[in-house]
Amino acid sequence: MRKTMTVLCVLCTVALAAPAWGATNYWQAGAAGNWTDVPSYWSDGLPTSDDLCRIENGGTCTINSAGAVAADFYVGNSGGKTGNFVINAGTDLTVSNGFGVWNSGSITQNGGSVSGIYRLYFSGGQYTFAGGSLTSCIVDWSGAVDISGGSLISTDYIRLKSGAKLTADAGSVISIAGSWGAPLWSNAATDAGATGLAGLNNVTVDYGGGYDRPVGNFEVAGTDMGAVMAGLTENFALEGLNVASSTGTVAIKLVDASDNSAGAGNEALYVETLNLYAGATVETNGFNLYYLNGTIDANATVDTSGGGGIYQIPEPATMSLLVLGGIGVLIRRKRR
Ligand SMILES: [Ca+2]
Repeated sequence: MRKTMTVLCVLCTVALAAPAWGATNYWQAGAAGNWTDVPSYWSDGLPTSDDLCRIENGGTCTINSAGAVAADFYVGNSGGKTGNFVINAGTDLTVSNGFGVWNSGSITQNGGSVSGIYRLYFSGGQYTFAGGSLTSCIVDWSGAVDISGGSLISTDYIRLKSGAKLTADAGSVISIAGSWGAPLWSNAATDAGATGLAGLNNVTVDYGGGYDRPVGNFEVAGTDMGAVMAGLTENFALEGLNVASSTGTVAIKLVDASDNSAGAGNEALYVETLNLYAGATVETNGFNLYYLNGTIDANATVDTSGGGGIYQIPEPATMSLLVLGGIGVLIRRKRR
């Protein structure tokens, strides 16, 4: 298990070193073309693994083969410029440093694999994610993302920022495999509605792995309304949160580093389905986590020593029964 951790750490730190970057290689096909069709579609020929690739001429590049490489790869990188990148099934791209979409650019991933990334930027424009896999150490998120399929995987942490927008189909999953430093899920966004992060209501954050790691900080961002259904609507609520470990200890600590929601008082984390598996630890750290359904394993640890707690929201059906039961009691009392 240590081997896995070491390898992933090396992958994260390799990109921190300052390698000798190659040329900035601009996509220059006007309308649309395939990555490998014509070398002159690129200003410096077919990209090599030390090239800084840019699509910002308004054109569309479609990746059409396996084995594509770049040092970093940005769509719409420079101010006001745009471009489009399409990733289809059966292809793969390995990027060793940064990858992402900026300004008014767009990336559409229908399948295939993009991996090796140190930092993934959703920094403007639109990333439409419909299939395949997208794997990065860090995910830096201040632009618009739509998830309708595929596997979005962070091997370190996710950082949601002001301007982050998400639409997602129900059942979407964001996996986080590790937290080498303190942050695991940071969130400085303030819009939990349709123009912001309402899509979180359809996303399960799957935090797991098979090895010990430092405790990861998990931002609470919702208004603390108590254990009520209303807390699950927008309010930065997640469709699911799984904290799991097959062999080691996986721990999260609730933190409130950003003021995400209006109103004074502590913020809270709402989750429709919460699964804390054996080996999982949640430190509530003064904050509340509310969930509707799920499982807290007997060998999971809920540490409320710093205050706060984990509370189950009564099911609407249960509430109705309680209300009906209460009415029944009232009727009986009146009859006496
Ligand atoms: Ca907060």
